[in-house]
Amino acid sequence: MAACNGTGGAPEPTASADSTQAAADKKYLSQPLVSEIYTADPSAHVWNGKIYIYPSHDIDGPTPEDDLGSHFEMRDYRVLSMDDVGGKVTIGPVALDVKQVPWASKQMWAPDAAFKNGTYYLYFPAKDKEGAFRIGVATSKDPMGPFKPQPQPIKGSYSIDPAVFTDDDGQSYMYFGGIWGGQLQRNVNGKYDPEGSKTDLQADDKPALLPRVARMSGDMLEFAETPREVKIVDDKGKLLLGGDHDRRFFEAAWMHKYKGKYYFSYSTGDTHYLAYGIGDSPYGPFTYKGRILEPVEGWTTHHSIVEKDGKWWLFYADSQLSGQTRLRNVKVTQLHYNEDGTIKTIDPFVR
Ligand code: FUB
Repeated sequence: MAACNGTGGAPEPTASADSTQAAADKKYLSQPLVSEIYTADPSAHVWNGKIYIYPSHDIDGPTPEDDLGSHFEMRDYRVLSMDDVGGKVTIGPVALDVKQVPWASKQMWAPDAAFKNGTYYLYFPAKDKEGAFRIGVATSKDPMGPFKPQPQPIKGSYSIDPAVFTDDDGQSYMYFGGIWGGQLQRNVNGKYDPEGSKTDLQADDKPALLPRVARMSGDMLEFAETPREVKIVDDKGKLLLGGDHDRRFFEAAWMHKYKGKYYFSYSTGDTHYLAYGIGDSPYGPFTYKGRILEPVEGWTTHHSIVEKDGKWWLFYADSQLSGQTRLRNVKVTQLHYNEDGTIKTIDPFVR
């Protein structure tokens, strides 16, 4: 696999450089799905027997790294597709560009997609002209796009990382939110506060900020209700605390259903885990059950979980190709359950 090179031509590798590279690659559990562009935050879906991945498209921008993620300066989306895990990966053309979205100014962060009534929906967070994250939606008849954006963000939307789950009864729900640069803590009073905290509620002994969920309207373009908090509790039913950085929600919500139970998974951000809880309703509460993935190379990871042909897959990202947090690459590995329905924790490195 050719190394991704965002800035120009790389020197041709020599035979010994090749074997050093091969040895280095072996320490990772899985290899990047594509190396021609940088990608992150993979939201995978199985449609028409194929796997479609809706990732962020990372670019090398000028902004220095900070705790608000200002260095994630993405401007467009490209969709990936493959017939099966292990098969050839196709990189689609630009599916949506920030320039096409009248309300958006910058930072096209982690997207997701949904399919209903013959239409594909691309959900994406971006900063509006005031610097507040909102969530937009764009539609297409083709899962690869191009997508046509709605002129306004979804009414009542805020923060980042939309993930849309459709239940067996056909009802769809959007999960979203993220603290720090994701601005959840700046939206606690029903309005974006640009002067709000840069991190979280700054109250370690109080319940942590919670992700949000809203049922989608029939046309999938709006919320059908005011977003509710998604409760994540410990095994005694108590909400996880703000200071519990190993377990509390940070960003990267995802929902999947396994054997009739609802699995809400997310990133713990500054402690770098993918964690999850299990519940009996799409609204929760979700009882914390453990970790799905140990920390990867790079600051963030963000995932999705899908079933194809009876096997379950975890899509995630790390910084293997670039060694830089802002330039990530998506990966996939198989996910396994224990007899009791808990998920076997995955180590992204071969030790
Ligand atoms: O990719 C930009 C942001 O970083 C995403 O929205 C977060 O989930 C984190 O991966």
